[in-house]
Amino acid sequence: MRVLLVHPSPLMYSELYLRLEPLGLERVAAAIEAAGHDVRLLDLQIFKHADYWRELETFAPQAVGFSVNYLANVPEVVDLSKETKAHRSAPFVFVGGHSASFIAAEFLDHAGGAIDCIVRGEGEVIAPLVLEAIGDPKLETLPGVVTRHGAGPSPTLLKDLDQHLPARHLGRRRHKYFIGVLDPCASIEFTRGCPWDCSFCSAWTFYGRSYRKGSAEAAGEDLARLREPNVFIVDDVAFIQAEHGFAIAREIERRRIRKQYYLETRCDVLIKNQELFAYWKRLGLFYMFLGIEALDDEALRLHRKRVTLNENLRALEIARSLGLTVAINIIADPSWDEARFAQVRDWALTVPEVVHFTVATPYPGTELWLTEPRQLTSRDYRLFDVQHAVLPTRLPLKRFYEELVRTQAVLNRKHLGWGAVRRYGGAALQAAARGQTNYLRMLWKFSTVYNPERQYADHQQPVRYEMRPPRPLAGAKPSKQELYVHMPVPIHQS
Ligand code: B12
Ligand code: SF4
Repeated sequence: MRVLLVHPSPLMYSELYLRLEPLGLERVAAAIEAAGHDVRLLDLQIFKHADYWRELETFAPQAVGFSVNYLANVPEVVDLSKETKAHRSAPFVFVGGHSASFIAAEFLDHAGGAIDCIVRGEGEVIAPLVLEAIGDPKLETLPGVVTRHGAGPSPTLLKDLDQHLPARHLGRRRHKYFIGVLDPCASIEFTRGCPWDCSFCSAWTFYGRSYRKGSAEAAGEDLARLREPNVFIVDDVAFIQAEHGFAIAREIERRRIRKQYYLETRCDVLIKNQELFAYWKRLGLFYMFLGIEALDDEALRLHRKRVTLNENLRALEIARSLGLTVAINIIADPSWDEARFAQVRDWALTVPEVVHFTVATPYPGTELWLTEPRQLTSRDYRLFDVQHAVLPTRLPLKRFYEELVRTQAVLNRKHLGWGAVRRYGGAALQAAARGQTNYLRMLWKFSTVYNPERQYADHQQPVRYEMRPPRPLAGAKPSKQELYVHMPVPIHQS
C-alpha cells in the first residue's frame, strides 16, 4: 500500500531557534516500511501545503497519516484531513502523536468523519496493524485505536527500543534541520519516558511513567548512519542512569564517531552524574538545556519538580565549569505583575546562560489540566503553545505580553544579533561557507517573532475549533485512567 506520512507546519515561535526532524514519524515510517508498504514522508515545517497537494496527486497514497505532537497544530490537521477526504482519491486518514493521544474523541468530532482513526500512544507496533485493518470493523478493537464508533484497549508499549531505527532516508531537505549554532542538526533517541511526575508536563503521563533504554550498540549504529555533524538527543531527561550514558560513550569512542551534541536534562541528574557529563563534553557535548522552571522553592514545589533552588543553582555552576553552552527555561505565570517580571529580568541579565521564558499552560495530558483551579480564558488550540496566556492574567493581557516580550528580549540582547556573531561568528561563518545559513538567518528575526501586538492579536482571531473543557475529577486526585495514555506496567530492564 502507498502511505504518505505528514508532519504539520512549524508553530511560529519554534521558527526562531530551531527546526528539527520528525523523529517519531520516521520511526513509524520504519515500522510501516518493514511491513512491506511503500512509504513517503512530507515535513510541512519545510515544505508548503501546495507540496502536499502535489504529493497527493503524484504519489496517490491510499493512506495518509498525520503526526500531531503539538496541540497548536490541531486546527491545521483537521482542515487538511477534511480537504484530503474531499479529494477525489479520498484516502484512509489516520492521526497519531503525543497531543492527539490525549484528545482522541474531540479530534474525531472536529473532523466530522474526515479522520478514520486516531492512534494513541507509540506508533511503531500499531501503525502496520491499522493499515492491515482498513475497511475491517476489527480496526476499533486494536490497542490504542479510536474511531467514531469505538475504541480498542489501551495501547501497548514497544518492547525493544532498538527495533525500527528512524527511516531517515525518507527525509527530504535535511539540511534545513538545526538548533542554534548546531546547523545542520539531526535528532536521535537513546531512551524513552521519564520517572518523575512534574505537574505541568505530559511526558510521564504519555508513557505511563515508564522509562526504557535502547542498547548502546543500536545508539552507535544509529549515530554512525548520520551525515550531520550535530545531533539533538531528544530524551526527556538525558543520562538518568550513568552506566547507560557511559556505555553509549564507549560505543561512540569504539566507532570513532565525532559529533557535537545537544541534550536536555534535570539539574539533580547533572549533579549526580557530573563525571558522565564531563566525559560527554570530551566526546563533543556542546549545548545543554536545563529545566530550571522557577526561581523560588515554593513555585518548584507547586510544579512538583522535586528539586530545590539551591540544587538548580549548583547545577548551573557545574555546567559552567564544564564549559558547556547552557540554555534554561523559566515558567512565567499569568499572575506575574511588573515587579515580578522586573525581578526575573534582572536575574536573567546577571547569568551567562540563554534564558527562555514560557507561559504556564495547562495542557490536556498534564495533571495541571485536571487540577488547575483557574478558569481557562481561551480554548483555542492555536494559543496552547506555551507562548500565549490561556489563564487569567493579573496585568491587562496586552501589558502582560509587553512585559513578557521585554523579559524574553534579554535573550535577544545577550545571545542573538551581533552578540552571537561575536560569540559564534567563526562557527556560523564556516557553516555559511558550506551553504548552511539557518543559524545566521535566525539572528535578526527576534522582533518579527516575539511581538506583543502580534501575540495579543492572536487572541482576537475567530476560533473555529475549540478544545473540550477539562472534565471534573472523579475523585480527590486524578486517577491513572484520567491521566495516562500507556497504562503503567512493570518493565524489567537491566
Ligand atoms: C524534540 C521535541 C521538540 C522539538 C520538535 C521535534 C519535531 N520536529 O517534532 C522542538 C524542540 C522543536 C519542540 C518544541 C516544542 N515542544 Co516539544 N518535544 C520534543 C520531545 C522532547 C521529543 C519528541 C520526540 O522526538 N520524541 C521521540 C519520538 C520517537 O516520539 P514521538 O514524536 O512522540 O512519536 C511517537 C508517538 O507520538 C507516535 N507518533 C508520532 N507521530 C505519529 C503519527 C502517526 C500517524 C502515528 C500512528 C503515530 C505517531 O509514534 C511515535 C513512535 O513511538 C517531546 C517529549 C517527548 N518525550 O516526546 C517534547 C514535547 C512533545 N514538546 C512539548 C512542547 C510543549 C513543545 C513546545 C510547545 C514548547 C517547548 N517545550 O518548547 C514547542 C513547540 C513545538 C513547535 N512545533 O513549535 C510537549 C508536548 C505537550 C503537548 N501536549 O503539546 C512535550 C511532550 C514535552 C513535555 N515534556 O511536555 N519539541
Ligand atoms: S518536566 Fe522533565 S523531569 Fe518533569 S516530568 Fe517532564 S520530562 Fe520528567
